[in-house]
Amino acid sequence: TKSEPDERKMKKLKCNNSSPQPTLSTSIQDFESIFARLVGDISDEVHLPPSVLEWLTKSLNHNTLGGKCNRGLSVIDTTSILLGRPLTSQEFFDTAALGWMIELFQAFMLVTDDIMDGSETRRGQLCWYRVPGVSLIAINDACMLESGIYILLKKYFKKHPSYVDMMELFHEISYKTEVGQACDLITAAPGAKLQSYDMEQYLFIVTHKTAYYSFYLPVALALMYTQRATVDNLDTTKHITLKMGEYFQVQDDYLDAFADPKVLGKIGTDIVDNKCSWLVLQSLARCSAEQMEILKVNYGRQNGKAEAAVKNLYRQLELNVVYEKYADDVAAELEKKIEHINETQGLRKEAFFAFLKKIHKRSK
Ligand code: DMA
Ligand code: MG
Ligand code: MG
Ligand code: MG
Repeated sequence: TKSEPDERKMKKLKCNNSSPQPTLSTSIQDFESIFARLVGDISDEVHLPPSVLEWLTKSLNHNTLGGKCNRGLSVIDTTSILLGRPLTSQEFFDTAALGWMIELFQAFMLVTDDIMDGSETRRGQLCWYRVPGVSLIAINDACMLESGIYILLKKYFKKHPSYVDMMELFHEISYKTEVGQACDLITAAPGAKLQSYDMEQYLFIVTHKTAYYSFYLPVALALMYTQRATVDNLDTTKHITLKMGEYFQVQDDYLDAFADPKVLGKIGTDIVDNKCSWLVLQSLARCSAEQMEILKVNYGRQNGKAEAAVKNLYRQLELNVVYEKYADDVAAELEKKIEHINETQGLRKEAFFAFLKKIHKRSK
Protein backbone atom coordinates (compact mmCIF):
# COMPACT_ATOMS: atom_id res chain seq x y z
CA THR A 1 0.00 0.00 0.00
CA LYS A 2 2.89 2.31 0.63
CA SER A 3 3.81 2.50 -3.05
CA GLU A 4 0.34 3.38 -4.34
CA PRO A 5 -0.02 6.95 -5.55
CA ASP A 6 -1.97 8.75 -2.88
CA GLU A 7 -3.46 11.24 -5.28
CA ARG A 8 -5.77 8.40 -6.30
CA LYS A 9 -6.66 7.75 -2.69
CA MET A 10 -7.92 11.26 -2.15
CA LYS A 11 -11.45 12.34 -2.86
CA LYS A 12 -12.43 15.89 -3.62
CA LEU A 13 -14.50 17.62 -0.99
CA LYS A 14 -16.76 20.55 -1.60
CA CYS A 15 -14.61 23.60 -1.92
CA ASN A 16 -14.97 26.64 0.33
CA ASN A 17 -15.59 29.65 -1.91
CA SER A 18 -13.02 31.84 -0.24
CA SER A 19 -10.28 29.25 -0.66
CA PRO A 20 -8.29 29.03 -3.87
CA GLN A 21 -7.24 25.41 -3.21
CA PRO A 22 -9.61 22.47 -3.40
CA THR A 23 -9.59 20.63 -0.08
CA LEU A 24 -8.99 16.92 0.05
CA SER A 25 -10.34 14.37 2.40
CA THR A 26 -9.03 10.90 3.12
CA SER A 27 -11.33 7.91 3.48
CA ILE A 28 -11.33 5.67 6.54
CA GLN A 29 -10.39 2.72 4.29
CA ASP A 30 -7.20 4.45 3.10
CA PHE A 31 -6.38 5.38 6.68
CA GLU A 32 -6.97 1.81 7.82
CA SER A 33 -4.76 0.44 5.06
CA ILE A 34 -1.63 1.13 7.12
CA PHE A 35 -3.00 -0.10 10.45
CA ALA A 36 -1.86 -3.73 10.14
CA ARG A 37 1.70 -2.58 9.52
CA LEU A 38 1.62 -0.42 12.66
CA VAL A 39 0.21 -3.31 14.72
CA GLY A 40 3.18 -5.34 13.44
CA ASP A 41 5.61 -2.60 14.48
CA ILE A 42 4.18 -2.48 17.99
CA SER A 43 4.15 -6.27 18.42
CA ASP A 44 7.74 -6.55 17.13
CA GLU A 45 9.14 -4.11 19.70
CA VAL A 46 9.71 -6.96 22.18
CA HIS A 47 9.86 -10.66 21.33
CA LEU A 48 6.52 -11.75 22.75
CA PRO A 49 5.32 -15.16 23.91
CA PRO A 50 2.55 -16.29 21.50
CA SER A 51 -0.19 -15.84 24.12
CA VAL A 52 0.80 -12.21 24.74
CA LEU A 53 1.11 -11.50 21.02
CA GLU A 54 -2.39 -12.83 20.48
CA TRP A 55 -3.78 -10.83 23.41
CA LEU A 56 -2.10 -7.57 22.35
CA THR A 57 -3.25 -7.96 18.75
CA LYS A 58 -6.80 -8.57 19.93
CA SER A 59 -6.70 -5.52 22.20
CA LEU A 60 -5.25 -3.29 19.46
CA ASN A 61 -7.94 -4.36 16.99
CA HIS A 62 -10.84 -4.20 19.42
CA ASN A 63 -9.93 -0.85 20.95
CA THR A 64 -8.37 1.14 18.12
CA LEU A 65 -10.60 0.23 15.15
CA GLY A 66 -14.28 0.87 14.58
CA GLY A 67 -14.52 4.57 15.40
CA LYS A 68 -15.09 7.57 13.13
CA CYS A 69 -11.32 8.30 13.10
CA ASN A 70 -12.00 12.06 12.90
CA ARG A 71 -8.90 12.79 14.93
CA GLY A 72 -6.55 10.56 12.97
CA LEU A 73 -7.87 11.60 9.58
CA SER A 74 -7.48 15.24 10.52
CA VAL A 75 -3.70 14.98 10.70
CA ILE A 76 -3.61 13.79 7.08
CA ASP A 77 -6.19 16.25 5.78
CA THR A 78 -4.74 19.20 7.71
CA THR A 79 -1.27 18.46 6.35
CA SER A 80 -2.58 18.31 2.78
CA ILE A 81 -4.42 21.61 3.25
CA LEU A 82 -1.35 23.27 4.81
CA LEU A 83 0.80 22.14 1.88
CA GLY A 84 -1.93 23.07 -0.63
CA ARG A 85 -1.54 19.84 -2.60
CA PRO A 86 -2.14 16.09 -2.43
CA LEU A 87 0.39 14.25 -0.29
CA THR A 88 3.17 12.05 -1.63
CA SER A 89 3.10 8.38 -0.60
CA GLN A 90 5.67 9.04 2.08
CA GLU A 91 3.77 12.05 3.45
CA PHE A 92 0.57 10.02 3.45
CA PHE A 93 2.20 7.24 5.42
CA ASP A 94 3.84 9.64 7.90
CA THR A 95 0.70 11.62 8.64
CA ALA A 96 -1.45 8.49 8.78
CA ALA A 97 1.02 7.05 11.31
CA LEU A 98 0.72 10.26 13.38
CA GLY A 99 -3.06 9.95 13.04
CA TRP A 100 -2.97 6.38 14.35
CA MET A 101 -0.91 7.58 17.33
CA ILE A 102 -3.82 9.87 18.24
CA GLU A 103 -6.23 6.97 17.73
CA LEU A 104 -4.04 4.87 20.08
CA PHE A 105 -4.19 7.65 22.62
CA GLN A 106 -7.95 7.76 22.23
CA ALA A 107 -8.13 3.95 22.66
CA PHE A 108 -6.05 4.21 25.85
CA MET A 109 -8.42 6.87 27.19
CA LEU A 110 -11.62 5.09 26.18
CA VAL A 111 -10.68 1.76 27.75
CA THR A 112 -10.12 3.43 31.13
CA ASP A 113 -13.02 5.86 30.68
CA ASP A 114 -15.46 3.00 30.13
CA ILE A 115 -14.27 1.21 33.27
CA MET A 116 -14.58 4.38 35.37
CA ASP A 117 -17.95 5.38 33.85
CA GLY A 118 -19.30 1.82 34.16
CA SER A 119 -20.27 1.82 30.47
CA GLU A 120 -21.57 -1.23 28.63
CA THR A 121 -20.90 -0.66 24.95
CA ARG A 122 -18.53 1.33 22.75
CA ARG A 123 -18.59 1.56 18.94
CA GLY A 124 -21.42 -0.97 18.86
CA GLN A 125 -19.50 -3.66 20.75
CA LEU A 126 -19.02 -4.60 24.39
CA CYS A 127 -16.56 -2.31 26.18
CA TRP A 128 -13.18 -4.04 26.35
CA TYR A 129 -13.32 -4.64 30.13
CA ARG A 130 -16.69 -6.33 29.66
CA VAL A 131 -15.40 -8.80 27.07
CA PRO A 132 -15.39 -12.23 28.76
CA GLY A 133 -11.95 -13.03 30.14
CA VAL A 134 -10.66 -9.44 30.01
CA SER A 135 -12.01 -7.71 33.12
CA LEU A 136 -9.36 -5.66 34.95
CA ILE A 137 -6.57 -6.82 32.63
CA ALA A 138 -8.06 -3.99 30.55
CA ILE A 139 -6.17 -1.54 32.81
CA ASN A 140 -2.82 -2.93 31.69
CA ASP A 141 -4.06 -3.17 28.10
CA ALA A 142 -4.86 0.55 28.22
CA CYS A 143 -1.27 1.26 29.34
CA MET A 144 0.06 -0.87 26.48
CA LEU A 145 -2.06 1.05 23.97
CA GLU A 146 -0.42 4.22 25.26
CA SER A 147 3.06 2.70 24.94
CA GLY A 148 2.28 1.97 21.28
CA ILE A 149 2.32 5.71 20.61
CA TYR A 150 5.96 6.09 21.64
CA ILE A 151 7.09 2.91 19.86
CA LEU A 152 5.70 4.27 16.58
CA LEU A 153 6.86 7.83 17.15
CA LYS A 154 10.42 6.65 17.70
CA LYS A 155 10.35 4.19 14.82
CA TYR A 156 9.16 6.70 12.20
CA PHE A 157 10.10 10.16 13.52
CA LYS A 158 13.35 9.83 15.45
CA LYS A 159 15.13 11.74 12.68
CA HIS A 160 12.39 14.32 12.18
CA PRO A 161 13.42 17.82 13.36
CA SER A 162 10.27 17.97 15.51
CA TYR A 163 10.67 14.52 17.15
CA VAL A 164 11.18 15.89 20.65
CA ASP A 165 8.46 18.52 20.22
CA MET A 166 5.99 15.86 19.09
CA MET A 167 6.92 13.60 22.00
CA GLU A 168 6.57 16.46 24.48
CA LEU A 169 3.23 17.36 22.92
CA PHE A 170 1.90 13.84 23.47
CA HIS A 171 3.16 13.93 27.07
CA GLU A 172 1.68 17.35 27.79
CA ILE A 173 -1.66 16.54 26.25
CA SER A 174 -1.81 13.18 28.03
CA TYR A 175 -1.46 14.98 31.34
CA LYS A 176 -4.10 17.58 30.42
CA THR A 177 -6.54 14.84 29.41
CA GLU A 178 -5.91 12.96 32.65
CA VAL A 179 -6.48 16.15 34.67
CA GLY A 180 -9.77 16.60 32.81
CA GLN A 181 -10.79 13.01 33.54
CA ALA A 182 -9.86 13.47 37.22
CA CYS A 183 -12.00 16.59 37.47
CA ASP A 184 -14.89 14.90 35.59
CA LEU A 185 -14.86 11.97 38.02
CA ILE A 186 -14.24 13.87 41.26
CA THR A 187 -16.99 16.37 40.47
CA ALA A 188 -19.47 13.51 40.01
CA ALA A 189 -18.42 11.53 43.12
CA PRO A 190 -21.35 10.11 45.14
CA GLY A 191 -22.76 12.77 47.41
CA ALA A 192 -21.69 15.64 45.15
CA LYS A 193 -24.29 18.40 45.28
CA LEU A 194 -25.97 19.31 41.99
CA GLN A 195 -26.20 22.94 43.06
CA SER A 196 -22.42 23.13 43.11
CA TYR A 197 -22.12 22.33 39.37
CA ASP A 198 -21.31 25.38 37.29
CA MET A 199 -20.27 26.40 33.80
CA GLU A 200 -16.74 27.38 34.81
CA GLN A 201 -16.13 23.87 36.16
CA TYR A 202 -17.73 22.39 33.05
CA LEU A 203 -15.52 24.34 30.68
CA PHE A 204 -12.42 23.25 32.60
CA ILE A 205 -13.48 19.60 32.40
CA VAL A 206 -14.34 19.53 28.70
CA THR A 207 -11.38 21.59 27.56
CA HIS A 208 -9.00 19.26 29.34
CA LYS A 209 -10.63 15.84 28.91
CA THR A 210 -11.66 16.32 25.27
CA ALA A 211 -10.58 19.45 23.43
CA TYR A 212 -6.81 19.22 23.74
CA TYR A 213 -6.38 15.69 22.43
CA SER A 214 -9.27 15.67 19.98
CA PHE A 215 -8.79 19.03 18.29
CA TYR A 216 -5.57 20.79 19.26
CA LEU A 217 -3.37 17.68 18.97
CA PRO A 218 -4.14 16.74 15.31
CA VAL A 219 -3.56 20.27 14.02
CA ALA A 220 -0.48 20.87 16.20
CA LEU A 221 1.04 17.60 14.91
CA ALA A 222 0.37 18.63 11.29
CA LEU A 223 2.04 22.00 12.00
CA MET A 224 5.07 20.28 13.54
CA TYR A 225 5.26 17.77 10.71
CA THR A 226 5.29 20.57 8.10
CA GLN A 227 7.70 22.72 10.17
CA ARG A 228 5.11 25.47 10.57
CA ALA A 229 4.66 25.21 14.34
CA THR A 230 5.51 28.83 15.14
CA VAL A 231 4.41 30.25 18.48
CA ASP A 232 1.76 32.35 16.69
CA ASN A 233 0.42 29.43 14.65
CA LEU A 234 0.18 27.21 17.73
CA ASP A 235 -1.53 30.00 19.71
CA THR A 236 -4.10 30.63 16.99
CA THR A 237 -4.66 26.89 16.63
CA LYS A 238 -5.22 26.52 20.36
CA HIS A 239 -7.67 29.42 20.47
CA ILE A 240 -9.85 27.88 17.75
CA THR A 241 -9.51 24.18 18.48
CA LEU A 242 -10.31 24.46 22.19
CA LYS A 243 -13.59 26.16 21.31
CA MET A 244 -14.30 23.43 18.77
CA GLY A 245 -13.57 20.79 21.39
CA GLU A 246 -15.99 22.43 23.80
CA TYR A 247 -18.70 22.26 21.12
CA PHE A 248 -17.83 18.59 20.46
CA GLN A 249 -18.20 17.64 24.13
CA VAL A 250 -21.52 19.53 24.42
CA GLN A 251 -22.66 17.39 21.48
CA ASP A 252 -21.35 14.28 23.24
CA ASP A 253 -23.32 15.21 26.37
CA TYR A 254 -26.48 15.88 24.38
CA LEU A 255 -26.18 12.63 22.42
CA ASP A 256 -25.55 10.72 25.68
CA ALA A 257 -29.18 11.35 26.65
CA PHE A 258 -30.94 11.71 23.31
CA ALA A 259 -29.22 9.68 20.59
CA ASP A 260 -30.29 6.19 19.59
CA PRO A 261 -27.64 3.90 21.15
CA LYS A 262 -27.71 1.84 17.93
CA VAL A 263 -26.53 4.87 15.99
CA LEU A 264 -24.24 6.22 18.70
CA GLY A 265 -22.66 2.81 19.36
CA LYS A 266 -22.71 3.42 23.11
CA ILE A 267 -25.32 3.62 25.86
CA GLY A 268 -25.38 6.90 27.77
CA THR A 269 -24.32 6.90 31.43
CA ASP A 270 -24.12 10.59 32.37
CA ILE A 271 -27.37 10.77 34.36
CA VAL A 272 -26.83 7.63 36.46
CA ASP A 273 -23.15 8.58 36.86
CA ASN A 274 -24.10 11.98 38.36
CA LYS A 275 -21.97 13.77 35.72
CA CYS A 276 -21.60 17.53 35.41
CA SER A 277 -23.11 17.33 31.91
CA TRP A 278 -24.10 20.26 29.71
CA LEU A 279 -27.73 19.08 29.93
CA VAL A 280 -27.89 19.11 33.73
CA LEU A 281 -26.28 22.57 33.80
CA GLN A 282 -28.88 23.88 31.36
CA SER A 283 -31.62 22.33 33.53
CA LEU A 284 -30.26 23.90 36.71
CA ALA A 285 -30.35 27.29 35.01
CA ARG A 286 -33.99 26.90 33.95
CA CYS A 287 -35.91 24.69 36.38
CA SER A 288 -38.63 25.71 38.84
CA ALA A 289 -38.45 24.77 42.54
CA GLU A 290 -40.57 21.66 41.87
CA GLN A 291 -38.45 20.63 38.91
CA MET A 292 -35.35 21.12 41.06
CA GLU A 293 -36.78 18.54 43.48
CA ILE A 294 -37.28 16.07 40.62
CA LEU A 295 -33.64 16.55 39.63
CA LYS A 296 -32.34 16.17 43.18
CA VAL A 297 -34.30 12.97 43.76
CA ASN A 298 -33.47 11.33 40.44
CA TYR A 299 -30.05 12.53 39.26
CA GLY A 300 -27.12 10.21 39.92
CA ARG A 301 -29.31 7.21 40.90
CA GLN A 302 -28.49 3.77 39.60
CA ASN A 303 -31.96 3.00 38.32
CA GLY A 304 -33.71 3.27 34.98
CA LYS A 305 -36.86 4.91 36.37
CA ALA A 306 -34.91 7.76 37.91
CA GLU A 307 -32.92 8.18 34.69
CA ALA A 308 -36.15 8.31 32.66
CA ALA A 309 -37.53 10.98 35.01
CA VAL A 310 -34.49 13.16 34.38
CA LYS A 311 -34.76 12.70 30.61
CA ASN A 312 -38.42 13.59 30.87
CA LEU A 313 -37.50 16.79 32.66
CA TYR A 314 -34.96 17.59 29.92
CA ARG A 315 -37.80 17.27 27.40
CA GLN A 316 -40.16 19.47 29.45
CA LEU A 317 -37.47 22.13 29.56
CA GLU A 318 -37.09 21.81 25.76
CA LEU A 319 -33.35 21.44 25.99
CA ASN A 320 -33.33 20.31 22.35
CA VAL A 321 -34.19 23.89 21.40
CA VAL A 322 -31.49 25.29 23.70
CA TYR A 323 -29.02 22.84 22.16
CA GLU A 324 -29.86 23.72 18.54
CA LYS A 325 -29.39 27.39 19.34
CA TYR A 326 -26.08 26.73 21.08
CA ALA A 327 -24.88 24.70 18.07
CA ASP A 328 -25.77 27.44 15.59
CA ASP A 329 -24.26 30.17 17.75
CA VAL A 330 -21.01 28.35 18.40
CA ALA A 331 -20.62 27.37 14.73
CA ALA A 332 -21.14 31.02 13.72
CA GLU A 333 -18.64 32.16 16.35
CA LEU A 334 -16.10 29.61 15.11
CA GLU A 335 -16.58 30.63 11.48
CA LYS A 336 -15.93 34.23 12.46
CA LYS A 337 -12.78 33.29 14.37
CA ILE A 338 -11.55 31.20 11.44
CA GLU A 339 -12.17 34.06 8.98
CA HIS A 340 -9.85 36.23 11.10
CA ILE A 341 -6.91 33.82 10.98
CA ASN A 342 -3.64 35.32 9.90
CA GLU A 343 -2.22 33.04 7.20
CA THR A 344 1.16 34.75 6.81
CA GLN A 345 3.03 32.07 8.78
CA GLY A 346 1.60 29.22 6.72
CA LEU A 347 -1.55 28.49 8.73
CA ARG A 348 -4.65 27.88 6.55
CA LYS A 349 -8.25 28.84 7.33
CA GLU A 350 -9.43 25.91 5.26
CA ALA A 351 -7.87 23.43 7.71
CA PHE A 352 -10.26 24.66 10.41
CA PHE A 353 -13.29 24.95 8.13
CA ALA A 354 -12.73 21.34 7.10
CA PHE A 355 -12.47 20.21 10.73
CA LEU A 356 -15.60 22.15 11.71
CA LYS A 357 -17.53 20.66 8.80
CA LYS A 358 -16.70 17.16 10.10
CA ILE A 359 -18.41 17.77 13.44
CA HIS A 360 -21.14 20.38 12.92
CA LYS A 361 -24.62 18.86 13.35
CA ARG A 362 -23.20 15.38 13.92
CA SER A 363 -25.53 12.63 15.08
CA LYS A 364 -22.90 10.11 16.22
C1 DMA B 1 -14.84 11.56 27.24
O1 DMA B 1 -15.75 11.72 28.24
C2 DMA B 1 -13.45 11.87 27.60
C3 DMA B 1 -12.41 11.02 27.40
C4 DMA B 1 -11.05 11.47 27.67
C5 DMA B 1 -12.56 9.62 26.93
P1 DMA B 1 -17.06 10.81 28.20
O2 DMA B 1 -17.01 9.84 29.32
O3 DMA B 1 -18.26 11.68 28.08
O4 DMA B 1 -16.89 10.00 26.82
P2 DMA B 1 -17.91 8.91 26.32
O5 DMA B 1 -19.26 9.57 26.23
O6 DMA B 1 -17.40 8.56 24.94
O7 DMA B 1 -17.87 7.78 27.28
MG1 MG C 1 -16.03 9.78 31.12
MG1 MG D 1 -17.54 7.74 29.28
MG1 MG E 1 -20.03 11.22 27.06
